[in-house]
Amino acid sequence: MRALLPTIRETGGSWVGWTGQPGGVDEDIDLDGIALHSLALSDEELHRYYEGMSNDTLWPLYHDAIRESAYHGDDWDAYRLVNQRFAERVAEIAPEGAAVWIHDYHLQLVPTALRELRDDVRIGFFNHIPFPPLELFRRLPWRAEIVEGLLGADVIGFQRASDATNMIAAATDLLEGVEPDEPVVTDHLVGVGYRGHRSLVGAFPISIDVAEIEEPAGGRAARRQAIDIRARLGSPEVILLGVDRLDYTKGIGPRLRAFGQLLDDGRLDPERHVLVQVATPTREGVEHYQDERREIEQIVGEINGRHARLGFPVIHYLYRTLPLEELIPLYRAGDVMLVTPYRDGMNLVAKEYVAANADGDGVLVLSEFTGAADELREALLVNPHDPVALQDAIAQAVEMPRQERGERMRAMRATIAGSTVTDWARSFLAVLDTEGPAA
Ligand code: GDG
Repeated sequence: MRALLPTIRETGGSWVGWTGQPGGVDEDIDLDGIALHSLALSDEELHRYYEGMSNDTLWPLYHDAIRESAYHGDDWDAYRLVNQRFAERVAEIAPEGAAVWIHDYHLQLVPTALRELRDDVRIGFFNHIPFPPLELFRRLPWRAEIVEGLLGADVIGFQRASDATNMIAAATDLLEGVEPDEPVVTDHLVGVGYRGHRSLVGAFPISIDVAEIEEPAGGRAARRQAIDIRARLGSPEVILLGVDRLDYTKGIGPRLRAFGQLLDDGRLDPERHVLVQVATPTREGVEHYQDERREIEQIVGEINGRHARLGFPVIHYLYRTLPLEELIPLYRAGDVMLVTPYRDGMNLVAKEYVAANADGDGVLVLSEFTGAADELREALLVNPHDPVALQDAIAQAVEMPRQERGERMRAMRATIAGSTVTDWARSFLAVLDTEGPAA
């Protein structure tokens, strides 16, 4: 959420958030001219609220339940308590009539908790991840409390219209007296009334700071670094690239297997085609993530075992977070970008790759199950659950004629150039400005 800092600075706003480290005390500090009000979480709270309820219950459930969620009452209690503390911290510091913008699934109870403490503020909520269909959401033992928590907001934003539709369906089904305006399904905003308060619910697809990527990527230094990367990889004809948090939602396994199968079948050639996979460490305390890491590393080992030559692996696997200065030349060097999540709210990597493609020559293979697929229609859209379709999409990307590559990339670059993350924040805050008690 670094990308939001300019908007906060511009509006003279404050930031309330967790310190990022266990323990400590609540503090008020200055972060590059922004007032940062930190909230301390104990080891136990981190374990139950963050690793447990947020990342072992809600995260898998909200991503099509592709891993089993854990449902523990103690984790839910911690979630409620921490959400209440966030609401109290905001209530303490928010000026009269302020606009408060709450982010993501960790804080779904804050809107209503805050409304109960401060009825003068305007409350916005944005979910960065999908909102699941009712049939999945109903599994959650605390499903009614969650939608009730959200409905305290004046504006509730999602990445895609279908997420908004799912949330409205859940609220209508699970709570007595929820009344969506008719028609329920529109392409932008729907009013939902509950207990005398009306929320506007709709899609606000997030974007990236295009200039932050595009400018350095278009420069000579990045170009030189991209040439150097290719040489260090053994000067392959085609560099395939994956950049993801090492998360089981990202579909890293099926992508690597498809690459391996293409090598096995002789449709790709280890001397001409190499894959670089950057896998950023994430949520290492959660068991599903430890399992996922073991699985990915085993697949990498198996494929390299079969196809590497001395000094030349076919998969270059980096389990670390690269500085942005290294990531940008890698985007530039990648001829084929593989973004194959089973489910993803948006996926910024897809948009960053397009922004970095200064010469307009790269190919994006993109899962249909990402929010980005709603916008980047000229990518090679693929179903990551279908191994044959994945193999065919990768082969098609590798073989795509230059002219077609250029046409598709130009169209995608025009799409992302039209809206940056600042426009996104402004459009959300503009709706919030016209809603709520202070309007
Ligand atoms: C959530 C939603 C939604 C990754 N590796 C490195 C690195 N990254 C950066 C990328 C990109 C970001 O992390 C990842 O963003 P994504 O959108 O791909 O995915 P999530 O982390 O799951 O984000 C997602 C997003 O929120 C925003 O609303 O799009 O759907 O799940 O910016 O560049 N950055 C650096 N080194 C790395 O190694 N510097």
